[in-house]
Amino acid sequence: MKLFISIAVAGCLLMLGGEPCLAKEKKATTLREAFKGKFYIGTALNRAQYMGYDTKADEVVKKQFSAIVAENCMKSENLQPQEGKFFFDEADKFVAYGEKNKMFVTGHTLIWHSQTPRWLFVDKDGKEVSREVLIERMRNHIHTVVGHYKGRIKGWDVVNEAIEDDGSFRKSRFYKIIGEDFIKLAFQFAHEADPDAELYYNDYSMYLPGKREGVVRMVKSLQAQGVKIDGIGMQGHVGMDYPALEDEENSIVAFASLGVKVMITELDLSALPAPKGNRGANIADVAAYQEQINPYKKGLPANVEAAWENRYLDFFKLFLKHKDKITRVTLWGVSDKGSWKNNFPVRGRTDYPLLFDRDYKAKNIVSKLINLAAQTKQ
Ligand code: 9MR
Repeated sequence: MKLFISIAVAGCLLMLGGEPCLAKEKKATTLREAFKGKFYIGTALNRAQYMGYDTKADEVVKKQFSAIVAENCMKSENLQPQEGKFFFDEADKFVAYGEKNKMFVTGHTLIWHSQTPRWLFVDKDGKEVSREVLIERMRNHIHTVVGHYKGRIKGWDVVNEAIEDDGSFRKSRFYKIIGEDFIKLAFQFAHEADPDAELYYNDYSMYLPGKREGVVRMVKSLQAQGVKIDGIGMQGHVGMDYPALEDEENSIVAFASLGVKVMITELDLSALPAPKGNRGANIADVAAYQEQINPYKKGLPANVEAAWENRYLDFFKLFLKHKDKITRVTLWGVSDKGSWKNNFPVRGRTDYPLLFDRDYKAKNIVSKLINLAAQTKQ
């Protein structure tokens, strides 16, 4: 017995380079553990995932992620498909999933030009509604939805994608009918419904200097009017050759200097060539399928995968460098199988943008990210 114990202790000393075994901190083996104390590491969930039908996904999500956001079930067309008729069943399941697993739950999204219900902008005769009516509809939607989850949803993407790449306001129907005040009103209504919830502005291509300036201008104006805004979400649908990391960093720094939290909210790194000119996430910008822009139908060649891993690592190095500003990094999905990137900006391609493969197996990048986080001091 004595001999066995001494052998065990000797082996232990050897393995840990002389440090006593028990004094050594437990090594992180999951993303959730590795990024603890740095920022939340999150994922968007689709229906099969939060409903628990997809058992493989369920295992990965619970183990690896500390935050979730709904990929689609909280968009206005789903929550209020008919005026005054709210359907919370699905979103309730999503929120309960997050609570059960002690995750930070983000609501996405209250006011967005896309995935809106048909009735929202028109009256019963199909005529465009007045400014007053649309404001009232916004108020009712936001009050009802945010009120329903009061105290449970900790952060809301209040307004999504209201600024164009050049910094001007997107000429959405909200903008055309109400004017730029629709943004301020959305934040005010959300704050009235849950004074403790964090409120965010969320957008894509936030690295572009024009967009950065437009968002900074808009947030400063909200702040000057005394409107509560707690964070800015940089979506992060990135590619192998865009954005330049320097541009991404400049935006992180510019947004943080407004005194708000910065979040990377919809991260995925496409491994495929982007059709010329298409680097955003505006869902209307689709391009035609061509065989040569779908080159990896049977898997990524090793050199492409290596470059893809390095690029992911570069992004995470940047995020860790700014962990005093960044509170959450959320991937836009769990596995490549369910990623929207297989159909955007070109339908029917085979893309590899996420951390888990089509069978929910962790890609090599997962352990590399865990090691990277472990090497970064708190
Ligand atoms: O990933 C979402 C996809 O399943 C939907 O079909 C699409 C519809 O507009 O929305 C996707 O999510 C978007 C997100 O809500 C806002 N930023 C861009 C995302 C990708 O389009």
